[in-house]
Amino acid sequence: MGTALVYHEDMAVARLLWDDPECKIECPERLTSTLERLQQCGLEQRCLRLAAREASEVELGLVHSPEYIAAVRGTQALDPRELQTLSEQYDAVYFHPSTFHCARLAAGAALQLVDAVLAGDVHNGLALVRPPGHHSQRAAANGFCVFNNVALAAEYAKQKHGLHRILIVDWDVHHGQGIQYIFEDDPSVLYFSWHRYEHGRFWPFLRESDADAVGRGQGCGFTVNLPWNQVGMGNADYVAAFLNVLLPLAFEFDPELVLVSAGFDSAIGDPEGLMRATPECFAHLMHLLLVLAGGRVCAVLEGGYHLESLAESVCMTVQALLGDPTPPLSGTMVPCWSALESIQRVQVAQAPHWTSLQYQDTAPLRGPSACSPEGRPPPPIPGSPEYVAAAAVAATEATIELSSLLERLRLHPLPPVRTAIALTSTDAALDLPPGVLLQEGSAPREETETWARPHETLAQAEAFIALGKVLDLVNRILDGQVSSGIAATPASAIAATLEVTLRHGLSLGAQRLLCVAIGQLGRPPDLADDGRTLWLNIGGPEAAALSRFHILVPLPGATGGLLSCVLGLVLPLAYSFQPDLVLVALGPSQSLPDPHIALLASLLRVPAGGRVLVLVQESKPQLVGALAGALYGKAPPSPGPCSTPAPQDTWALRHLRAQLEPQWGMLRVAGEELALP
Ligand code: Q9C
Ligand code: ZN
Repeated sequence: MGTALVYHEDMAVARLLWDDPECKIECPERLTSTLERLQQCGLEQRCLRLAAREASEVELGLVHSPEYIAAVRGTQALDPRELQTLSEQYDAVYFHPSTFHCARLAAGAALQLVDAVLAGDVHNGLALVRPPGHHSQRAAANGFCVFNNVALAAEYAKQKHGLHRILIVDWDVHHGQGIQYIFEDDPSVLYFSWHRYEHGRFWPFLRESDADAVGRGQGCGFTVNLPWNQVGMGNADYVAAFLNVLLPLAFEFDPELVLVSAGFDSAIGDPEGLMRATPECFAHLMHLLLVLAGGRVCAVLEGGYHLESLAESVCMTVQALLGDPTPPLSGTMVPCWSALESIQRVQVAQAPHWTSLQYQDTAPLRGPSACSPEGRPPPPIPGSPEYVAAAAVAATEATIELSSLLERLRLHPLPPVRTAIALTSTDAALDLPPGVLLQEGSAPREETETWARPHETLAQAEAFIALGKVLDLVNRILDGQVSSGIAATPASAIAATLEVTLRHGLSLGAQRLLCVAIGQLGRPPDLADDGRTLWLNIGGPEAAALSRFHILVPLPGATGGLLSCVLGLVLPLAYSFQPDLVLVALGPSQSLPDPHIALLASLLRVPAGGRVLVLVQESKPQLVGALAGALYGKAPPSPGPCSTPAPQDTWALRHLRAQLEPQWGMLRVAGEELALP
């Protein structure tokens, strides 16, 4: 089993004992209904179940002061009136006689998960806990949080396991100021948080939640804040934040472990966040993180207060951890202006500290940013009629959205086969990862002959047999029986096989095919430029967008160049195009190292809903092995410290992005053009 689920039913015991509209949303049902949904979906059963243990007081001391730990210990003996009085000393916190026990279980669950992942018992995992942790500080409870579960896990990974680089991704809708304070001068922990900010008008109303708080001293550049200045951020905004900020920094940082402060109050329907990201978005975000740190990812629950949205989002997250292909994202993929402005502000603030940001187009900020925060109405007070009304609208909208999501998932169940591989006879018995299937079937001979006829190179016996298998594989992928595949063919037949595969896919009714041709593989000259095929040639002779659907980019020389090409061009195009299938073809002369090809395949799987077919040249057992792992959901080896992109690669990328930006929403950046009302 690859994924741990850490839980203990005692964590559902603590609850609010008096009337408080602000705190009542942090209720036991958050855990019980989420767990029930995981069981219903059969996901819980696929995980390694671990019963949470309590963190010891020595472990709590990794982050918290002895006096504070003693104060929380003392709450066990208090009566409700005394508990309420103590709770009032803190901002948005309540204590229950079981709080000390629950909070030690929550912290212990996070530590246990780190142990399981670093021992190699599992690849990754989720700790389902309450109380949450990211607002908690060295000597203070805050925002429903008692002990800082994720900060403790990071400190524990450093001290007990000797790690040197830990990435914390905080996708909860609130700023985890507790984590920021604990690590603000520590360069071994890179803390990324996005949060509802509204120019400082949203809780916890801190100046230091803004983008210009970047850490102190040695830790300068290791705090990354992405403040959302409007509510309603959705899938495109979140994915854009990952592609444009988090992932470039994460690859440059090269973490040994990723911890996720996985709050789901950033999802649709949540009364606190008022955002619009749908549950599948969290599968996408998690899948994107799984390419880091060799897949060592530990997620720990933080917030999330709309019970259905929370449960569904957790299910999607666990599905991603298990390696299941992600359902495609719904909605048009165009980030909103305010999101782009926030993204650009972080890029500007962080550029002095990160090479990978210095090559991005960061035009001076213009446009609606000028609108003064003073002109905005004050935020509704929790419990006030306005607050209740906004939350009710969000909840209704979410119920509609969730039922349509469940319907879509019902219509597109997971294919029974995740990855199938079609090899030629020259490929000796290969070491395939368990679960990967060898494709035996073939298209009928007459059909294969019809497709092969116009191509001389496909007349050769080996190429012809390979073609029959590819045709059948495409059939099975578009049928929903197989999710992803690899097909081998003689080097001389790659170009023709790619062309036939593409035309076959279109003839089977594919609406949009993304073709990523690596190396010298020209686009078939008579292919219709009708928007059904997006042809992207990496390794083309020069940077050129011959049309919106025919793009050439030279193969970047350095690892850093390749990563910026993938994050800055390939994935934004893939997310904007929303393909039914991605065809990747590796041309005969292409020179990308195998691990880089595997990384590209892992990443392309995400926007494509898992539907990726890779054409390789035969007799490349190492490459096929790496690709099979990547398509099956195994973490690719991290590319290691990034080299700086070559100037000509940076130029090529900028040139293409500028040219294509008006046509492809996910390439947008905040800048002059967008300033026009
Ligand atoms: N409407 C977590 O999500 N109330 N804590 C803010 C603004 C406190 C959230 C009121 C929210 C605490 C872990
Ligand atoms: Zn939160």
